[in-house]
Amino acid sequence: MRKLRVAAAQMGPVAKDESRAEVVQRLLKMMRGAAEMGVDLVCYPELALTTFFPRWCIDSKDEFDLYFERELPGPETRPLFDEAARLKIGFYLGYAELDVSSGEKKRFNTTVIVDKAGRIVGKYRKVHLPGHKDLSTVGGTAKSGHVVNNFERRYFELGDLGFPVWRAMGANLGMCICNDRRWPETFRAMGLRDVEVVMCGYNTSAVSARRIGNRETLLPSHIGMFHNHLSMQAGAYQNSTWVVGIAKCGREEGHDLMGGSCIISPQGEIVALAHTLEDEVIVADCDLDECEIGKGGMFNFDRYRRIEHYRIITEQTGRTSPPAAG
Ligand code: CDT
Repeated sequence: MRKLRVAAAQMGPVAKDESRAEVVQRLLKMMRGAAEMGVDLVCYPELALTTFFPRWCIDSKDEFDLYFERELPGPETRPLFDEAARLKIGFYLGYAELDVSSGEKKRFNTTVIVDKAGRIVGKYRKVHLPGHKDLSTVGGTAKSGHVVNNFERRYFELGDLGFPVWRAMGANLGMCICNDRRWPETFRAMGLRDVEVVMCGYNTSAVSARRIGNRETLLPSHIGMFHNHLSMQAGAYQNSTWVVGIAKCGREEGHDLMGGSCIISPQGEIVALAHTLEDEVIVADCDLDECEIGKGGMFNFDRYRRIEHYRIITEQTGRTSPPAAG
């Protein structure tokens, strides 16, 4: 048995005026709790260091740049890296990245894997950016501050690093972020690289709406959580991998975010599930050898995957991925 003890460190709401130092203290508290339970790898949510600012359509770059990290670790986040090295625990963290390395400002919705020595070993930039660039494509109710607002396309560039898989902490580790989990290609891209643990932090509204034309109606309240788990459980099963889903949840700046953080086995079963809408650590012993049941059997890609037929289907339907629209 190749065991990796994994924790999902769910976060309750982060207020707009909560400082980075305060948030880092919350993350440290959960990291220490996880370390006491012998955890190897603790996973935090998407954009864990701030409130979920993409719910707002902010005009001023000076204002929204305050939510971004220019460096990681920076002065305020350094304690996380130092404590991870001291406790010999790895972590996965979501943050808003401001990259100025090319001479121009580029902004990404990013996650990193940090190993037990406190070193960044992998970086991922979100590919499936949901929502809108500005108010022009938003429906009527959303204009007046609807709960499901999302303006990620305003702030972030498309992730440009693909879906790599890293060998760290004795496992094949992969990352995705929130909306990525709804797309089977996300998990398959990593499944094809023999991923054994996929980490997915999210900020997802607890309210689901459906829009037909200009008319927007609310969906039954259970459906959002059903889709949350359905997507990750299917990704786990069809790619024979552990999946860790980590929520930022509760009532944040008047908006309700869903919880439901979970750890899912390669059989697609939830083996640990958060039961609050607050900071909460859940733990599971992930036997990486369990991935072999699917990888060497039902989902032995080399033996059973019908890639030639998928090419024919693409040709017949003419459907390829269009460039990202506004
Ligand atoms: N953060 C994030 O990706 N949220 C999306 C909801 C977007 S609603 C327009 C999600 O898939 O949960």
